[in-house]
Amino acid sequence: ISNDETKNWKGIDKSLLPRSFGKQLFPSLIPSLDHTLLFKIPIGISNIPEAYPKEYCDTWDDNHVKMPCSRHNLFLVHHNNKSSKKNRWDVITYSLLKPILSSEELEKAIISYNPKYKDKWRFYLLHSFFDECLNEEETEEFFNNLLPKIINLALQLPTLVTKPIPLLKQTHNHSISLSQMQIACLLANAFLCTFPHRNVSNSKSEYSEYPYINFNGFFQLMVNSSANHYLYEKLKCIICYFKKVTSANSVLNGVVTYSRRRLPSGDLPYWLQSTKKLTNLYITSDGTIEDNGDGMLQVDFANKFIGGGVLGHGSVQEEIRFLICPELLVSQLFSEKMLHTEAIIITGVERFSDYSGYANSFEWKGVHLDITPIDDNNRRYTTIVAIDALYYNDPKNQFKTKNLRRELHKSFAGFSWGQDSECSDVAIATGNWGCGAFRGDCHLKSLLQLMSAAQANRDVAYFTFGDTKLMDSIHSMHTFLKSKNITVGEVSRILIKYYACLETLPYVGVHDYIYDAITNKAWQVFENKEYQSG
Ligand code: AR6
Repeated sequence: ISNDETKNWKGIDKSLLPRSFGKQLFPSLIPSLDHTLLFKIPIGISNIPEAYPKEYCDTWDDNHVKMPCSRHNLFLVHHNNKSSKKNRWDVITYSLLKPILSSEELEKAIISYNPKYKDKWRFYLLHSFFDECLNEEETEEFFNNLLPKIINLALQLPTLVTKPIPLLKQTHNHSISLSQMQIACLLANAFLCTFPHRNVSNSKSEYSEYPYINFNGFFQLMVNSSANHYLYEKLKCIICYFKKVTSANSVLNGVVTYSRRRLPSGDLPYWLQSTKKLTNLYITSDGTIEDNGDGMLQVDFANKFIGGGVLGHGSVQEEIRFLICPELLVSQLFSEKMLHTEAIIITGVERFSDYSGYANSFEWKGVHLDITPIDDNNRRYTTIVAIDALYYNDPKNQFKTKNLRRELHKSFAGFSWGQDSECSDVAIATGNWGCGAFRGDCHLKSLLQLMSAAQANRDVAYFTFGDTKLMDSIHSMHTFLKSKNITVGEVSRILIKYYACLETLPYVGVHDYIYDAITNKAWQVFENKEYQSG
């Protein structure tokens, strides 16, 4: 057997793929109408970014995150048949500064400023984590040492996050840059469930179109069998993060940018007419997006509510990424549910944990030292592109024209990020997007991603997550399409035909269909009215 047949990668050599290292990351750190910076610029490389403006600026409206420390954050207290309004931040401060030495006391403190939930919340996960998972020494260490630091961090909110945080609303392109310290403070607040109006999510609630941010839902999960022990492992990742960010000798001087991008309707590609040719592909059955996609646009196989089930039962690709890089969680504070032609891009996050396993077998494996280089503005060369695939109950539906177009537009919304920047050619690190929990077909989804990467003029690093057969088949298809000089438009036309054939003919896999169609030149005569509009 030659080396070539046993190697676990195919296509172009990975070292030839363009990366972002040394380039100016997008968007640049310049405040504008589209970019809110919550710290002072310029920041020196060794300095910790300072909050900007100096004084806390209170805003309580529909366009900004409602802050726990706002003077408008009031709640009604009934006492001796009288009701009065109390400032919630005062109660938060008072309750959290009292000694908290057990999970019961922590629950009680959290309930004191969320009194509506007094008889509704029971923090099963939190209690059993300390009772069953950690030993006595570790539990003491948490309550005596770490928790006071988390609380201290949370209570610095009015001095650390002084500028109102805009909500990243649907259809609005906007970026928010925060310092790592500000992010840590916001996450400490989320952990302590202080964000107002963020505890329920029924269809009528104010933030029903936003992900969860307070940890109450997570703390309430139940670990009733060993199959659920991965929930403890999720909590360990969070604790690992807080240990690092509160440790006296860690320098938190980085910056992270959260951006929402919508494809302008005038820029939606006409897929059927696209004359783009496929770009380079590096494909491997080894490694992962986060370990091996350094310096590339790393795809988050997202939920339209970014973060998916990270504060619930989920522990697949997106959730794991959010657990090992908890700074991603802050996106849940302000990102409204994604629409079909939108993506969320997060630049500069640090990785804090290592892990093993997946889903139920997920395990925290200790501290990760992130050695990814940083740019002149202390932003790490790590860019995450969150795009949500569609969930398919019936696998046939993914081949419908409107769904093909939707997934092309969605991935293109992410892949075309920063097209006029120095990073416009940076490769995409992806894999079986939409093909796990969302039940898509790997052959189709890999092709759609190759097509939108080609449309965005970017090469692709594809991780098949251990599947060598899939690596071979995607590589062969890519080589075939390149050798025949096939355009993105031509592949689109063939895919549309495939759906019609699924309805009538005996089952043929999508790859076989494409090989056959191209060999017999069947696509050339095909036109589709619906697709002509995009
Ligand atoms: N690197 C490369 N490939 C991976 C990795 C990784 N780190 N992890 C998993 N895969 P899935 P979806 C492969 O199910 O179908 C979440 O709850 C592996 O082959 O996470 O788009 C979100 O919040 C896996 O089967 O993505 C959404 O609600 C495949 O990628 C929902 O799941 C798909 O991973 C999205 O589901």
